[in-house]
Amino acid sequence: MENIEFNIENGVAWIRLNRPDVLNSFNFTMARSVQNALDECANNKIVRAVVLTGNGRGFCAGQDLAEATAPDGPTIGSVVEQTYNPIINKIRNIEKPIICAVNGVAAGAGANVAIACDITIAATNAKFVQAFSNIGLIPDCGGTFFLPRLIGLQRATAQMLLADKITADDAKAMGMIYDVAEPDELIATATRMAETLAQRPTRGFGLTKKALNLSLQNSLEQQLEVEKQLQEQAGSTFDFKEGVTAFLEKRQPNYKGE
Ligand code: T3D
Repeated sequence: MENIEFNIENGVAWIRLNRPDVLNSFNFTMARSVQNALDECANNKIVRAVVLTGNGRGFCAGQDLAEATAPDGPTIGSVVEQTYNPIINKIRNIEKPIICAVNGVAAGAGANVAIACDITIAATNAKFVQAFSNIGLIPDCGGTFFLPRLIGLQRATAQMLLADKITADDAKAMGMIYDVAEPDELIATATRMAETLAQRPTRGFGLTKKALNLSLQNSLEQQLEVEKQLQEQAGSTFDFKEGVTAFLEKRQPNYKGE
């Protein structure tokens, strides 16, 4: 897991992007490490919530532009196919909640990885930049899918064409992210949120994510059918029985994530 730090504590897996000298921009190695870390989070039953953040003053400045322009490097299409698309698919499909704690600037792919996570919180001094148009590229990492759905077509288009630097407070006000925290409170806030989630019904969270993912394409009729099927599965989990029993016995539930 080169170029990242990965550890598990109190049921929470922490993925810290770790190329601070270049604002944690993605090279191939770091992208592969993030993919491997997400696979470990998916497969390890101890992990019941994930936090993605960055070391240093930036969260992630997108593609490492020095590597992207290396003479014998892969084509841009194959970089997107092999590095970014798998990361976004893994973030959306892992059946556990992923918090992104944006500790500083999030530009290009960095901005769009951040908003693809389930709950995005940012330090008040963080900025979001759809930087792609500054270098003649189009937004990737699912940005053209998620951003207009989060903030509407006009605002998404303007951000993508103008590459404005959006403050964390403005991002929260327009519904792009969930919350903000003072810079020295960000990690404590993410820890509290993630450790709370890690004590809650993980199987139900996985099924909720599945339903939300499907809602992005389904009609109401299709979605009602999805809810019926997934509720059937949620209703057969240990945690459903435990939640109801605890409620009736007037005690705190002891969820196992199963
Ligand atoms: O293969 C493909 O290309 C396809 C995939 C595309 C996905 C993408 O993400 S395309 C978009 C790529 N990202 C960018 O265009 C952002 C470039 N960076 C910036 O615009 C600015 O650095 C920021 C707005 C993010 C932050 O500005 P600032 O003033 O806070 O920091 P800085 O001084 O510009 O950067 C600090 C250092 O990081 C600096 O190095 P130095 O001078 O200290 O040695 C800078 O060169 C380096 N750095 C920042 N971003 C990147 C980078 N190095 C390589 N790649 C970067 N993306």
